[in-house]
Amino acid sequence: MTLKYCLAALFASCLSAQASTLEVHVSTPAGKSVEDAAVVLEPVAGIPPPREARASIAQQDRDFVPYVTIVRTGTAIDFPNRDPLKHHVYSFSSAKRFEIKLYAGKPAQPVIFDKPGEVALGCNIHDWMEAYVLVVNTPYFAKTSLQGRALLADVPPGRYRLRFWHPRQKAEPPAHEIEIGGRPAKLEQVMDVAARVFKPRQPTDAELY
Ligand SMILES: [Cu+2]
Repeated sequence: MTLKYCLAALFASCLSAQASTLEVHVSTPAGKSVEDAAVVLEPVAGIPPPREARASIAQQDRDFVPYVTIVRTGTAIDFPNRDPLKHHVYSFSSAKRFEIKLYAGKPAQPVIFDKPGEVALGCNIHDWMEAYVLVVNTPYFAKTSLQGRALLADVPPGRYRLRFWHPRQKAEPPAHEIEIGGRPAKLEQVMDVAARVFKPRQPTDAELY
C-alpha cells in the first residue's frame, strides 16, 4: 500500500464520519440567557453502545456543586463532601431513590444512575441544598453556560430528536426532529424558566452541622 493510498483512505474515512457540532443558545421569552438548560440529542435510530462513565457532584460550602448535572444512563456519580461538616444526601425521585447517610469525605461507592429521567437531590441536614441530575439515553448532550450557550461536539450525521430540559422550566418545549449533517449548525431556543429562589441558610453552628 503506498503512502498516497493510505492518505486517500484516511481522508475517505474522515469524510464518511463527518461528525459535526450543534451550537444552541437558550433564552427566556424576555430575551434573558438561560443557564443550566439541558440540550439533548437522541438518535432516531441506533443509540451507540454504552460506555463506562463517571461524574461527580460535590458538597461544598453547604451547597451542591454543580446545580445541574446531565449524565448518560448507567453513569456512576460520586458525592464527595468537601466541607468540614457532615452531609446526608438523598433523592426521592422515581428515576433514582437513594440516600447516603450522614457522612464526611468521599463515600466509598458511587451511586449508579441506571434509569432515564430527572432526579432531584436534597440534604437532610441543610434544607436549602438542592441540585438536579438529568439522566438521558444518549451520549449527545450539553448544558448551557451562564451566557445560555451549549455546544454539542462530535455528533455523527443523522436524524435526532432534539429536546430541552431545565429544573425550573414552566413547560418543557416540545421535542422535535432535526438532521445533523456534515456542517456545524446553530439554533436558538426559547424556554420559559422561573427564577431561582434560594431558601434561607442557617449559620454554621458549633456542632459543625
Ligand atoms: Cu448538607
